Amino acid sequence: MKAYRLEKGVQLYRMGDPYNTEAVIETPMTEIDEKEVRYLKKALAGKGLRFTYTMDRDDIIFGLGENMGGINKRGKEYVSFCTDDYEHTEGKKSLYASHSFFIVDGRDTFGVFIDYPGKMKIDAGFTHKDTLEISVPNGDVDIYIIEGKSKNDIVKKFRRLIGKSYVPPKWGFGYQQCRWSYPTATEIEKVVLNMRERGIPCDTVYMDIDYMTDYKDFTVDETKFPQFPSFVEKMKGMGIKLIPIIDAGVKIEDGYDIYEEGMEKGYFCTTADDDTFVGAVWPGKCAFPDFLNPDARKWWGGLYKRLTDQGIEGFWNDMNEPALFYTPDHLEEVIENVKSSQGENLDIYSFFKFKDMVTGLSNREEDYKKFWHVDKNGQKINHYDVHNLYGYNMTRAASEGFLEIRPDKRTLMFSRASSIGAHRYGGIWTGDNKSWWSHILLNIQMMPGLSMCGFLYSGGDTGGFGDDADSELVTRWTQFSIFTPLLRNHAGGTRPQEPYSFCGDTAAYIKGAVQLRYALLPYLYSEFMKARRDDTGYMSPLAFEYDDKRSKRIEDQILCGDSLMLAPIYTQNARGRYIYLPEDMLCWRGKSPEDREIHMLRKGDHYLHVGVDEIPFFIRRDRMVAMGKVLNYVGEEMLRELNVIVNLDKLAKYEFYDDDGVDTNLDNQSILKLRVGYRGDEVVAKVEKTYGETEIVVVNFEIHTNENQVIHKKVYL
Ligand code: MIG
Repeated sequence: MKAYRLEKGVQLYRMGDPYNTEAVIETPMTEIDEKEVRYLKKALAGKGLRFTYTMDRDDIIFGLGENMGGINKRGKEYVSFCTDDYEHTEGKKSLYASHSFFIVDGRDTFGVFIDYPGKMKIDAGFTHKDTLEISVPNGDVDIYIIEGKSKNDIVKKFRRLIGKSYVPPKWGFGYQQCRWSYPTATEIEKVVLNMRERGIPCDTVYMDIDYMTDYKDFTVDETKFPQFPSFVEKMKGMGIKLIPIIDAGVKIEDGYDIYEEGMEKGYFCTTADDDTFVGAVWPGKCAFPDFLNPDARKWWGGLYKRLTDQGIEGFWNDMNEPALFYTPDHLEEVIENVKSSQGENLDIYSFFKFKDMVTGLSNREEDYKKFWHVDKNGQKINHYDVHNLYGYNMTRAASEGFLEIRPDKRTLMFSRASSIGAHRYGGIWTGDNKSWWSHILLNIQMMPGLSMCGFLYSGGDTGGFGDDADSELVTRWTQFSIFTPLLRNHAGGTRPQEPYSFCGDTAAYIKGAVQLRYALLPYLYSEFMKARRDDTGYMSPLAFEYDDKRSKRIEDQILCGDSLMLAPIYTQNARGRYIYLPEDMLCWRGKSPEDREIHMLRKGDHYLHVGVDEIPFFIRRDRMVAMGKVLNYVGEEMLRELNVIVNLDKLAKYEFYDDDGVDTNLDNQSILKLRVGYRGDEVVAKVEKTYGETEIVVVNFEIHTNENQVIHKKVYL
């Protein structure tokens, strides 16, 4: 083992010869004389290594990004292995991502990042309640231990290690409507008209797999989308961007130029004998681009131009764990076995084996062991050993492509599979959740962990992807998602789930929520961009700001940016909920930006009545929230007037960030410093322009004092 220091409090312990995942950006490091990993006890475990830490009874574990297991991850076991699994039930140990960064908070407080590209286990007190155990199957791994003044400070140091998060276009913060599928231009146009007629704001509509010709990547079926570029233009005229899906598997078909070019140049993953590896997804047999090969990545990135040339400005990358329905050779084996089982008496011993064989065709580890990459060093490496890097490098390929194709404008990009490092290239959505109440809570609990791992631009399928949603569930889910950077309603194979597909009342409730999203955009965008700039959380556990015993263990309230606390409703037929306030907060409750009521709530426990059409959120002490106007789509009008609601105790300060939302160059940003405080008994409000130009001409302050007074002030710029 070798030990290095990267910055104060950040130590790297290098065992053996680990694979360079490029999760950590180039950082100067100096070797230090440490013989043991701090906090963790190292032991040999077969061919691999095991690191253990004995937790104090009250230690808490935060982080681990996209995983089940709540905000406090203690008590469960997590397997870091990107998995295409659409049943996110409580016992699941892996979802689509590998996010192996966490903070132990308690007797000792420190962060751990396990930089390892293959399958690995984090047992957070599952096998033994007080033992945290990390197991890696071989002896080559980088372990980072991060110490800091606070949990926020630890996160900041970690994020500095892994580099800045991806920046989406501002319109990526609008409401987005998806379904598997709106298969034709006509269907898409209907969605847009439905939204616009009802005045429900909307910025994008998605194109799921059926837009392609025979599921061939980067093609558009002309019978379904005649004159595609003019349709794209027409939609833009209505304030709508179309977002096509891109799948990882490339259809094997003679005459399909992408397949032929990939074959000719050797850009696909290969078998042990250097043949092209074949796995099946939507189009049947597919070849898989070798995203670990920089040349293949460059080639793949360039392919997005086929769609950007037709006016497309955003994409989502799917099936990049990669998902494998089956491999033809294994399928052959199974068919043989089925045949030979004919006439057999399948009993307690043989039936389940038989059943597992037939139902277990997809995403088999044995299949992941059957293919190889040629990586940046020209080294042939088995996929299984670097499995978690596949989706990450697909997103990277796209993002590096955009840099060439449209360097000046931001491109919307998010992915299903990811691992640490991918946050520099795109966002993620949390995959195929279900229209279950428990999955609203899952969504709430996942968000802080994603922020910690740098995946700021993220969100869940609002309303739930699988199973039929009822109107109240979609309403409540939307009321939470209006605070997540990626706000997308998506479903597949279910009853229609667009806001207007339910009764008129429901459409009106959701409209109110979405309008609130657009009104809150100045705050949400400002917080997002500062979280990126400062390497802080966009969403965080309460424990990151409030260290009291109660706040630390809260699982259903989170912070959103620096000013807000959220306490979403996530249970069926609820007309309110219990909340805990760690300090006096302003409670905003309403149906829409205008139809609302604000009052001061004191520190402590409360029961809050919340109608099905109402959204509550809380403004922290000496904080403020900046709001704008409701628009049909982002950028419909310039932001000229800011409405700022202030919870004033002594002195409230806010840094308001804004930019044009499309430029990749962030120099065109503007920063306003807002201050509200007392001069004697008089309340004074100030706005100072500290950077760049702004279109804002007036700031309207609505100031709520601790004595429940409301004072209005206008400041002209
Ligand atoms: O396994 O493209 O998670 O969002 O609608 C199904 C069809 C493949 C999975 C994605 C989902 C998408 C669906 N895809």
